[in-house]
Amino acid sequence: MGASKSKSKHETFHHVELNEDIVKLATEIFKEMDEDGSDTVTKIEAIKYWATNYAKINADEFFNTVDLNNDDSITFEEWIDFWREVKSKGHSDDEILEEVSLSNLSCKD
Ligand SMILES: [Ca+2]
Repeated sequence: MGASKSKSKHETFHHVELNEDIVKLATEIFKEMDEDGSDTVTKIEAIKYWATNYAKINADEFFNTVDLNNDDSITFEEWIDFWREVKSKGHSDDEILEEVSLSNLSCKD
């Protein structure tokens, strides 16, 4: 310790408990994004999905936020960690769920 100069911005939020409805919904969204079922969402898959379903967000910027280790793919762990982080910033379960549901529903057509 001490020698490493590259201080990762990656912080884990495993201590944050997510409501099981959120986990369920986040899991569904992850599966939808993961088109080839590889258990990781590539940048191409993610941006394609978000550009279609989340018109309001900057897909590229959002991807970089969720891709904590910057390897151009999102694992389920990173995805869930992202939601934990959102919660740790003071959003309630209901707020998050509403946000995720709305985004999810808006693509059903
Ligand atoms: Ca990653």
